[in-house]
Amino acid sequence: MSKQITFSMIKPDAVAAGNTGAILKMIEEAGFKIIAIKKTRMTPEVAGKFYEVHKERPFYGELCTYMSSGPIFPLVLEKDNAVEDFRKLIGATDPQKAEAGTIRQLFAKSIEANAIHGSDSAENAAVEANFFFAATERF
Ligand code: 3AN
Repeated sequence: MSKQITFSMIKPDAVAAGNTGAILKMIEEAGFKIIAIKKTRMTPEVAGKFYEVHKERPFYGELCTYMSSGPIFPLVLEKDNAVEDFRKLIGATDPQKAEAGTIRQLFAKSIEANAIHGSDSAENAAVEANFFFAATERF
C-alpha cells in the first residue's frame, strides 16, 4: 500500500499526565512520520463540531466537556496503510479491552479519557486533518 495519512490527537488526560513525549516516541518508533503537530485547546463548541458524528450518542455532552478540559496535541501522521496500522497501535476504545503494548493499554485512564484519538477511515482522516491544519502547516 502507498503512503496514506491519518489524523490523531493526544487527549487532555495524556497531556496532563506528562505522557506526550512517551506517546510521540511510540508513534515514531512504529514508523509514522509526523507531518503536522501543535498544542491547542478546544472550546466545548469546537469539540462539539469535531465530534458532530457522535451527536446522538449518550456520551456526546460529556465527551465535549472532557475534550475541552485541557490542552491537546493534534497530529497528522503519514505511513503506508496509516489508518489501519495506527488503530492497531492505539488499541481498543476501552483500555480494559486494549491489547498489551498498545498506547491506550499503557496510558488511557478510562473509555472516555482514553489518551489518544485515531481516525477510523481515510475519508475521516482527511476531514479531521483539515479541521485543525491548513495545507501550509504540513511538512
Ligand atoms: P474511537 O476513538 O476508538 O474511534 P469512537 O469513535 O467510538 O471511538 O468514540 C469517540 C470517543 O468517544 C472515544 N475516543 C471516547 O473518548 C469516547 N467514547 C466512546 N465510547 C464511549 C462511552 N461508551 N462512554 C464514554 N465515552 C465514550
